[in-house]
Amino acid sequence: MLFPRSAHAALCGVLFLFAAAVQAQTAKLPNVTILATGGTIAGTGASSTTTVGYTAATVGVQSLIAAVPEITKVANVTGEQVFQIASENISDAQWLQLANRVNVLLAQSSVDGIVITHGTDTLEETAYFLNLVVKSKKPVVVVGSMRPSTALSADGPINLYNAVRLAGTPEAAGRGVLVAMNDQIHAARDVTKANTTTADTFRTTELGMIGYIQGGKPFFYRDVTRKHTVDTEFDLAKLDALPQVDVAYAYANVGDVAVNALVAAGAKGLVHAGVGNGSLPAKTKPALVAARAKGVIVVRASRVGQGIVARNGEANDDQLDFVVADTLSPQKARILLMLALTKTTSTKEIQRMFYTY
Ligand code: DAS
Repeated sequence: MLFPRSAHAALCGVLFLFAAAVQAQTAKLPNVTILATGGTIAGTGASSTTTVGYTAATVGVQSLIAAVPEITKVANVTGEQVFQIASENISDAQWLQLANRVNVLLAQSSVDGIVITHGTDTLEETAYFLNLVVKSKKPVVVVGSMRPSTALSADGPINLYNAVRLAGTPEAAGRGVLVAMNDQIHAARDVTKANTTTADTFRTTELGMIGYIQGGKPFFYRDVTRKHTVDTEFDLAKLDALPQVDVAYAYANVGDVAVNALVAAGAKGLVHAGVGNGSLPAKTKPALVAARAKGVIVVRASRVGQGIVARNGEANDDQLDFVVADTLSPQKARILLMLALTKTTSTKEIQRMFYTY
């Protein structure tokens, strides 16, 4: 028996209405691109109780997305595998590749926000680098996990879901690059990995996180004061490499071997991770003075982790022609100095940058 025309017409009508409803619903959802780079969030272990000694960077972006079907209900998600590494191995070239891809995508009106899945070891560094070179106000959210995807209570799926929600939230725009982990929202400039293995490892100890994600909804309580993204003076378009900047760590009885070796290896900038308020040990200081005399830019930072390194406090920076890192950690001071050196070698200008970003 042929299908009666009237029933056929009714069925077509229902299908059309359903398709229209899906299209309307999809049209309302934000378009979020997930750029995957590796890390523990893409890691796998031998068993569900393997939370250390697993292999990072083994799961591809489509599998990460498939493992959290809930994200397709809150955003139109697309995924790209930019690279697949454990983040302790990330290179300057990969930073430039990632940042350029972010800028290309965010320039497209069809992209509302970006999530970057990343290893946690250098997550804060990549986030701060992007904070200085991304040229869009749209949300960029960097996310990782502390347990591999195969572990009991893996934190990756909920972290990824929260990051997609945050990247799709208009209120997240204009706040600089964000780090979303463990239901918390941190600003890229001030967050750091504070524990080797626990899920609450990302902290902004004294300056404070900027918000929470509760039930998938972001809540903001403070904003950042330093310039970022569209308000920075750094431009990737003219960069195909980054200047070599290294960090020399201070400790009891330290000498000048590391400083001299780094200068000999071609460092254009040196960040001294001093003890206390950026103090310069007597056996290290002559090597830093000699480095400066060779044109190397010297930045006094501190290994302490919190607080301001005071200019002309523990050393006469005016007389030595050194720069101070303000509150930036040594690893983040290195990033700002790398970008500063793409613009100038004036210590006056570089010091201004450290008080601006
Ligand atoms: N090796 C670590 C990294 O890729 C794993 C992780 O914590 O993401 O940063």
